[in-house]
Amino acid sequence: MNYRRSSLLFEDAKKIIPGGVNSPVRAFKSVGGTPIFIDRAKGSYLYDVDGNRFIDYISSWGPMILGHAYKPVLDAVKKRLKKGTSFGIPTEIENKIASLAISMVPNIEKIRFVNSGTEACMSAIRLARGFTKKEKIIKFKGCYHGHADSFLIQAGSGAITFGSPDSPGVTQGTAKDTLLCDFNDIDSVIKIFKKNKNKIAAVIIEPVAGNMGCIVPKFGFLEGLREICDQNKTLLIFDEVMTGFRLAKGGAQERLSVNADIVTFGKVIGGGLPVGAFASTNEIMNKLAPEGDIYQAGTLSGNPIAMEAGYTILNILNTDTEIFKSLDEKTKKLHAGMESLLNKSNIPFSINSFGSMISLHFTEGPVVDFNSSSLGNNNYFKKYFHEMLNAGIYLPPSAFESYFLNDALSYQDIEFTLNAFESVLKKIVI
Ligand code: KE4
Repeated sequence: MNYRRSSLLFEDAKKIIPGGVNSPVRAFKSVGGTPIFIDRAKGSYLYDVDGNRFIDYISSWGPMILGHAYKPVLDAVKKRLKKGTSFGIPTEIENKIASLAISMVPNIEKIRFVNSGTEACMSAIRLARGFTKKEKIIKFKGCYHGHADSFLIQAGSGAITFGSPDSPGVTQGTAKDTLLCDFNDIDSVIKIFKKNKNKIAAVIIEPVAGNMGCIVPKFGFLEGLREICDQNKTLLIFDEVMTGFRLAKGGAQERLSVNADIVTFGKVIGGGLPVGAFASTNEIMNKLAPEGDIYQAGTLSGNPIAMEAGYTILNILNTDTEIFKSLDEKTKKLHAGMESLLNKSNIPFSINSFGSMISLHFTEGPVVDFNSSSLGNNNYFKKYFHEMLNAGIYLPPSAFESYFLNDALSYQDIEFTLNAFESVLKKIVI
């Protein structure tokens, strides 16, 4: 593969954009090398500026669930563009997507649209704190809820339950209110609640984690969180930015039959345009300004072009639920194919998948939390990533990410991927 023009563009980009990218994971820091620049995409294929074609397994980190340049979305956006792009005044399309989302997702009666998953999650935390009049929150090591200060917290060395900033610029004052537990470890949650009686406003979790690779909740774990939140009058927030409208039309709540108090969305809900959202019952959502006194706002929130794209996608997912079965089947095919090839090798591995999310870890496993996901052999991962890229397969450029399948992927694409995978495995261990 020739990446000449991408390399030139990346050199230019680094002079004018920090790290040459507008989001760090795109810079290939975790796998080394130079990121490719995309010219266009269609269906399951990406085409870079050097004319290379790649089968896409990140789908823009989730949004492109029906594939790229999906005609119904493009047509809806083109039609809407003629009416103008932004008004800062209510539009009917906001009503339409709001009522559609509410009809699809369990336990929500009102929804507020914002412009990113980060904004959705940070607003959900403020809402929970305002509603419960408590200040602390629990998050889980390895879960990512966007780059708001409250979330960029990792367990300090020794202070295993009190957070310490994971990024400069996050103050100790903020960090002290974020408590950390281990994914799939309900005892770590019980311990924290005992130490912080009546202080915890919310537990926020990715119900199926996708930011330490894909990690599936153990049987009873989410149910345990539901119970402990009820006992302590703490709100359970499902961060469904990844899982929402991907695992099922009702997301993880529907798929896993566990009810959250507040749900956040991003990615798919915007159909490829910048949209986030958070939703809950009338009782909780009515505390938000201008109805209530918990403030949250945004110039481009509910942007009609983005609403149009999101509404189009949600409509299709709402009416054609075969799509979720198709995505699941394709993911199972990829999982089984990779597993059988790896079983013939002497490479330590663990593959996690759920719905149309999947990740490969170069460690024996089981990979059930951040610590076990950190045991993966990153040298193997780097080689795997670049060999697959050179074979025309675009995977997430980090072992701490999930793949996101899109329904434009054909079984031929998956066969092609598995054939490439077979030859790549032979090169990894050398
Ligand atoms: P955004 O602000 O990036 O729209 O959403 C933040 C967010 C919130 N919650 C979950 C569960 C998420 O996965 C994300 C963002 N996901 C990453 C991928 N791991 C986006 C890719 C990126 O940061 O460039």
